[in-house]
Amino acid sequence: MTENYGADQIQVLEGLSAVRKRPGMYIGTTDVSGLHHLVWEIVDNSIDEALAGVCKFIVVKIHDDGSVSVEDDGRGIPVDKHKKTGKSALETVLTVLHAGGKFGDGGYKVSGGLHGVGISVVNALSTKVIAQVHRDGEIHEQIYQNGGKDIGELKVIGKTKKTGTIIRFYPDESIFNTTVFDYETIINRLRQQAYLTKGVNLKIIDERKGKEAKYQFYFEGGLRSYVKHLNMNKEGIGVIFYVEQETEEGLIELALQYNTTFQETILSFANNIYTSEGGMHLTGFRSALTRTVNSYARKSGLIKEKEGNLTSEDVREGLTAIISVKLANPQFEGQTKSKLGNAEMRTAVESVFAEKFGEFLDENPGEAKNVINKCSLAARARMAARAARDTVIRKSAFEGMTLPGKLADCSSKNADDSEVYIVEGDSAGGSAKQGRNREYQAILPLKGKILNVEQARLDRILANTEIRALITALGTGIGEMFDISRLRYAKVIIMTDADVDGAHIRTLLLTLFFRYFKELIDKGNIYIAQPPLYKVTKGKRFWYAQSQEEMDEIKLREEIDPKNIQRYKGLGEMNPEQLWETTMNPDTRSMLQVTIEDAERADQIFDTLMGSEVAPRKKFIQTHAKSVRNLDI
Ligand code: 0RA
Repeated sequence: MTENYGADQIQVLEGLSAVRKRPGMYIGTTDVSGLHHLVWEIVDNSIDEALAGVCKFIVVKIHDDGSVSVEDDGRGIPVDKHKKTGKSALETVLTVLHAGGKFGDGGYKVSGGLHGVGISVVNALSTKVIAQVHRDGEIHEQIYQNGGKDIGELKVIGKTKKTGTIIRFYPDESIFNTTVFDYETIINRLRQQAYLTKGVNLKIIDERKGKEAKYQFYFEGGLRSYVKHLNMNKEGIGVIFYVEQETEEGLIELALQYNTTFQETILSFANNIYTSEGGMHLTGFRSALTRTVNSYARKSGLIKEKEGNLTSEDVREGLTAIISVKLANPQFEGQTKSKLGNAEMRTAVESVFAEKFGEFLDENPGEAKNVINKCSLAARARMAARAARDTVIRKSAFEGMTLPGKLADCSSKNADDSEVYIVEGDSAGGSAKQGRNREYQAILPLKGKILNVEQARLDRILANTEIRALITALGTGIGEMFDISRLRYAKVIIMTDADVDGAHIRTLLLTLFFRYFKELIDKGNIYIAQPPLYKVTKGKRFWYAQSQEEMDEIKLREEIDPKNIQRYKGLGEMNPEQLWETTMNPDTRSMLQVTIEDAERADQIFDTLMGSEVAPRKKFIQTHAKSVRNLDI
């Protein structure tokens, strides 16, 4: 199949095998998240076509044979051979690292972040790739195998009236920990991309036996629809502000709406890539927001002469905003390459937003008044809370570091190998204390439900005894005093009962961590213990099972009588040895590490579960009752 090796062919092979040797460098990880990066890589290219205005439909299909295909109705990757190299653009895109495709046509390239590495990476990490191109009236096909090592002939296999590209790939099982695609993960990504690229129709079809499903996204309103979606379970204030403007620095699109909660949700994107670390576009937006709101409030007499300005924090309370910029040469910086570095974008966003939002406030005085009143309220609450907060944060327990009485600390003082179990209730706490390895395992029992932080401001949160005990035990402080370097345990493990109450307490704790200790989640410090649900006994032998399926399997295999199956209702039903063996022994336990793949989704889930509106919470719990146990935020 492979033709004679020329110098650039050898280079291509070296490039692709470098990807196979160190996949992490190109797609982050080889777990389920890396696997999905292969899909994003292709979808991003199709989105590029949509951004260029030549593509309206994109279909992602999960096939029953382990492959995924992405089809678009763009121009189709060019298939004519380049005179010099003897290679088509198609082959170049599929075999040369970072070839991308759109060479200097002035359009915005989506692929630009850490993972915008090109379709060749998909090829390198697949056992087989089938590329089909509809172009110039013909259907062209080329098949690649064994990580791009074997390249088939480019053939014409039929006639067509359409244009577009279909890339179907089979991920290499020897590279990935798992090759099972997740419908939910793909749906969430497509939804996000659909909001960011208005007018494009994104469809997902799951064809796997027993999992058949499909969904379609199309948002005419773009970011407007996105804000509406994020504020779905909240009470919005006024209409949604929206601006889209082409500038010399690039395209700026922004939508926002205040709501009656205290939370701020601001998402920023550059070339459709989520910039979790923010950057210049976000900085420009924030400073323009503070300036514009203050100047309108003064001009309209809504804040008095002798009153101080609203702070940036005040004007962001209860704000949902999306900023999306598209620029020719995005610079991605920061720890995870997700911070936009282009300084010109700061001033561009600042001036566009200040002008348009100023006009918006002038034209909607009623709504403007509601917004300013809300911000003033935030300011007053901030000042009232400050005194209380200062004493709580600075003076009391946090500075003095008197550890809470009920914490059974470990003897090691080295945070790197210490862990703390946050346990529900005193009785389970007792078992955990007896069962633990006291050298490096600490136990902190919490009494009952902790305060729901979603519905309270920081001063009230800090007045809560259980939360204070937790903060003191962690050692990091909270709010502006938070300092991760003072974390006393590298692993913070939530251990609750496997019932509804346990799930609720776990969600309350996760909400607290998500809203006030997000860095701990980002750095991978938060875990969820996985105590068994069942004990299956046969004579002297026994097994533990973590799920009904696992239990059923053991039951069948070992021909177990139903009366020999014990369902654990709480941690308290296990004796200390059992708890150690099943849940706490690092050699045998399994734990879930809490990650935020999708901050927006987590925000929404917490909002739904913890916010003030009851109806959506009920609905969520009803529809997700079974999956709440493995709530993957
Ligand atoms: C190179 C050049 C052109 C388009 C593409 C690549 C392209 C790549 C992908 C990947 C998935 N779908 C795609 N669609 C197009 C420009 C083609 C032209 O100017 O006609």
